[in-house]
Amino acid sequence: SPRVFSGIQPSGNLQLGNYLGALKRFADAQSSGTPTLYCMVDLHAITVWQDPADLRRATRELCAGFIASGLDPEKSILFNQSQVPEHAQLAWVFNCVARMGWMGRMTQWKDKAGKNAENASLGLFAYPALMAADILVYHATHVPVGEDQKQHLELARDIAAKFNHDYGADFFPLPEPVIEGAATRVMSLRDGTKKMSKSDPSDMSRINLTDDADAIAKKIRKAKTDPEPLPATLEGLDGRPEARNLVNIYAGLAGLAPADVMTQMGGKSFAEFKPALAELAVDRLAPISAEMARLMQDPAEIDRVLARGAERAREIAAPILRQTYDIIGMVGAQ
Ligand code: AQP
Repeated sequence: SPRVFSGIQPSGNLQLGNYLGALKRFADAQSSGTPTLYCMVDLHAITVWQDPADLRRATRELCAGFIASGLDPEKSILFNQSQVPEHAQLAWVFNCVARMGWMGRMTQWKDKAGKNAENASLGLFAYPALMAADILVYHATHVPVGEDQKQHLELARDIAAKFNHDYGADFFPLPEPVIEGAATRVMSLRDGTKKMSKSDPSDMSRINLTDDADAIAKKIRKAKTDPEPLPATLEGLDGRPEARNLVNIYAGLAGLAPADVMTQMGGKSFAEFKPALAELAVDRLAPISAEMARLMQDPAEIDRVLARGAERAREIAAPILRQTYDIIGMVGAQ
């Protein structure tokens, strides 16, 4: 039966890409009636060093971001990864199923470890096996993510298939990525060829969900563009990555198809388009940022939400882990 799972790392401020590529779509999935689980993946966050106080704060702030984006802890299971030990337990099994060569081909590993792979953590290399465990420990079938996670999802399918094959068991479903909408890949405001990211050193490159109206307007005003006005059709955006990015952001925020944005905005200069985009962004994001700030005033309540979510998540994960152990021959798993 269908089940939706996705996660976000508590590794810094939530940014617009996380909102349009993930959170907003998580809220859409919640209203589809399919059971949904959404996870603050703190075990993933520590694959690069995190200051402990910052990690604690970012985890609570992420939970506040989920709720402020429309996720209801009564409808969706909202929880923190480290509070459900079955993730790490299944990840170990998957470390033994996945092959070194598969992991070495992951572009995120190559990007993040760069030329200094000798000094990257073993956890950063094994990251996709933990991500596969996050999904498969719930037998989740659908995973809403941004474009950048597509390769990791393919790896999760490979791990599930190899496990099923190696143990002659039709046990893990092959999870489907759900990558749809106008803004599955929001790019940096400073460089239209680089994805918007919470860990980009330049704060001007992204819109944070905690930015106030002035900051949002300023970042959009200063966003890199070219001197031409907007074209009348989508094809006219070819070779203009910055213009395309702003159009996609507009479409994502307005809930329009990019082609409809061109119909409305084609021919306008950036001096006209940017203020309209800024107004739309403030209109959509200011209520989320205000609600996050309100929720953060009561961290104990956030912790209660996470504890309750973890309890509900474990009710699903524990029997699936037990069956996995049984399939692979571990004594005491029956
Ligand atoms: N720029 C983006 N456009 C669309 N979707 C995005 N996502 C992230 N950036 C964009 C989606 O957000 C979800 C959570 O991502 P994550 O925090 O687990 O990891 P990430 O993809 O590595 O996000 P960041 O912001 O780039 O974090 P850092 O800088 O810490 O690595 C995923 O569904 C992702 O696709």
